[in-house]
Amino acid sequence: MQCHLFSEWERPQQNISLPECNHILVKLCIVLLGFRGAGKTSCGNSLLGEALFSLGRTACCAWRRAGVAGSPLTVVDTPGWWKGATVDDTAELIKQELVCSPSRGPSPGPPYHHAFLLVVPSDVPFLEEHRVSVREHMGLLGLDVWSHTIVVFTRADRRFGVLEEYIKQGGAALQWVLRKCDHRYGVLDNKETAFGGSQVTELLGMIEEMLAGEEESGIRYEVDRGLVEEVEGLRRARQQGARLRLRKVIYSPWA
Ligand SMILES: Nc1nc2c(ncn2[C@@H]2O[C@H](COP(=O)(O)OP(=O)(O)O)[C@@H](O)[C@H]2O)c(=O)[nH]1
Ligand SMILES: [Mg+2]
Repeated sequence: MQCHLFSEWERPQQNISLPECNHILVKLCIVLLGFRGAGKTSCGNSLLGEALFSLGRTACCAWRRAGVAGSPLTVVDTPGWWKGATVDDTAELIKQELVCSPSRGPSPGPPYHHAFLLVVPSDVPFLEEHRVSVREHMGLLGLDVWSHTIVVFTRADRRFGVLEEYIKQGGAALQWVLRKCDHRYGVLDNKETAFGGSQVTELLGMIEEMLAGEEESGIRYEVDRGLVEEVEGLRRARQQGARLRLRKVIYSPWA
């Protein structure tokens, strides 16, 4: 699969006039995290109000922008890890994409505030092995990631009973995750909300609140530039190697 790498600052894909927007959302980059099939890509589309991300397996990070609530909103979709996988089980390429995900928005863009959405489906139990998996994979983004994360529950339409019941039943494993996120959580029914709606507005409000705290304290989520450059260097070397191998195959007299 081809990585969608953008090097230029792009205008939002919907018709939004940038100078009119001085909202915190303009400087916001939302990064979607979670295991495969959790609903990350669907959440991205629900947030942006349009099917801008294509569903299906995501091997590399991809970003999209659209006008939401009067502001251009940037969302980065990431490849997920296998449900319950440890970080050692996860392929190097996926880990590298996760490490680089906060810097995979449009560039050069505004100095971004980052908000991470940890997507958790609410129609299946959240077990201890899922907690360990989440802890290890989130750890790739540094300790500060937790203070910039909101848990987003999907698939509420496929669950009986209220969300609070699900959270209670999730027991210690889910409570641990929620505690790490200062009990910030929201819901996106990607089938029901399907683009926009009050759940999106609520979630954006929650993000704004989280970032307002950040403005007051002056503590932002900082991308580890050194680490990202190292990983991007490895990626470039790998691509170069692949190109050379391909050239050899094409021009080989035995091919
Ligand atoms: N019923 C229901 N299905 C959902 C919801 N969110 C995502 N899905 C479905 O779950 C599957 C995986 O979603 P996807 O967004 O590709 O997950 P990702 O692998 O985390 O990006 C797809 O078939 C989606 O249509 C939801 O809120 N409700
Ligand atoms: Mg996906």
